[in-house]
Amino acid sequence: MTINIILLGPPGAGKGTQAKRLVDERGLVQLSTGDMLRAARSSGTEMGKRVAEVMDRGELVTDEIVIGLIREQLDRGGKGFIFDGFPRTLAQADALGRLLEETGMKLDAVIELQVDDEALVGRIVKRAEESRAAGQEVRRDDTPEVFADRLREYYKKTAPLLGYYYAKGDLQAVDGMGAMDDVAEAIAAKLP
Ligand code: B4P
Repeated sequence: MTINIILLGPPGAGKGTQAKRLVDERGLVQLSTGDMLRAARSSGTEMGKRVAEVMDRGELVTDEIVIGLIREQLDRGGKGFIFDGFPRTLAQADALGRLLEETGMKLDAVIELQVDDEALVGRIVKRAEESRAAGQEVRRDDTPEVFADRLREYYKKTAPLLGYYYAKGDLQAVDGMGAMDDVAEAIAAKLP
């Protein structure tokens, strides 16, 4: 059975965490625009440098770049896709709708991970501390200051997608405040 799902939610809600579990458990292909953009920044190309500046300010990268990155991946097929952190704007949502139609795919669910703002910032600070303790590179956008800007971008540009997908009958809200296993179980219960 093929399924295509979107994981939607504020920064730090656990989209990447839950996407990885769905890869392991259901063999879906994870398309994380955050990971793709971090790979672009590490590549040191002109595009990567522009992307890095935008991400470090806590802003969203342009729709054109992000949609292009997703378009390149849609032939990876298999058991279906998890769109992790994409779409993040109404323009991206429209573009995804067109891309799915062109490739004969359909969307099965849009999962909204609900986590309150205070918990989000706590997770981001913890992730930065853990990376530092492990001697790993700390994400430049994982500071309370940049996080505040990321959250503002979320409410301004991404939160309108909740109404967009609700109106289409695709939106499924999941409590993202619990332990990772509990969140995974709640997501599984919403999927076909
Ligand atoms: P992303 O990489 O998508 O990152 P995110 O929103 O910060 O995190 P996510 O929700 O995946 O949280 P995670 O599982 O890691 O975006 C980064 C940046 O890229 C954006 O700000 C933007 O600039 C750019 N970008 C990405 N997509 C874009 C697009 N479509 N358009 C334009 N720009 C785009 O979890 C966070 C932490 O919480 C982890 O440490 C994790 O271990 C912990 N955690 C997870 N679940 C937990 C739980 N249940 N309980 C406790 N801790 C938990």
